[in-house]
Amino acid sequence: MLAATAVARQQEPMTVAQAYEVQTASLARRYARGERSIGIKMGFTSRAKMEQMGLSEMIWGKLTDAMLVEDGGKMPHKRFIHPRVELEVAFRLKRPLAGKIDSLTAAAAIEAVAPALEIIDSRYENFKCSLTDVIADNSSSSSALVIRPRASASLDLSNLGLMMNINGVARPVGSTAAILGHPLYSLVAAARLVAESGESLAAGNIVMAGGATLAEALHRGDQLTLDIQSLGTVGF
Ligand code: OOG
Ligand code: MG
Repeated sequence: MLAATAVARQQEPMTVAQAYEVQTASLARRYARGERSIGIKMGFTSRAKMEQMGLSEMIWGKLTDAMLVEDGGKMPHKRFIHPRVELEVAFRLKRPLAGKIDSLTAAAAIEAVAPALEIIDSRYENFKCSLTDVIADNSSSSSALVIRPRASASLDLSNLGLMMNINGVARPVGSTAAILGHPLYSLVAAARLVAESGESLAAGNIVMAGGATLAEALHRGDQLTLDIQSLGTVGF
């Protein structure tokens, strides 16, 4: 039986600022239930993702500890509606960041970087939504996150090959260059966008840089690993 079901998209138009207010209010309910903030996820930082969803502005959403699945762990399929998996790079920060920063400042704030998988799962029927709908839905809400625990400290991330293995079949799927030309620019954008909502990134936060390729439908029982050149493998 499905534990979660899709809803029709919003009818009332709202501004981007109002959509982030809805996101903040819905996350406040999760914090009240005891979930802890662990950082943020960026969305639409690659052309493949923008084209797949027909949206071209970068967005962000909030991550909590309840979303984390351990590397090699089991997917919580019960809470999914129509999950899709994304191949990502995750940063952990050692310094706070907010506002307009350059890429050198962003690089200096990184404590570690690791391959990561994000399971997105829109609350809207057929994953169809406007920009403000998706923002209000916590940017398709990281229904699960798998981050390789052994992370690297510093590495040139500009063009590392991505290899995906799904149910035993491996194929090369692109490069970290697909993320805004360099995943570091996603961190630069994250600092700017959170500041526009009056927030900031804290030391210890995780920042997911955004999917490098199109999101793929995930089925119950799928086994998937992502291997990023020089960064290592993560999977479930
Ligand atoms: C929004 C989430 C986008 C990414 O990595 O680009 C995202 C969606 O596609 O429904 O997480
Ligand atoms: Mg994502």
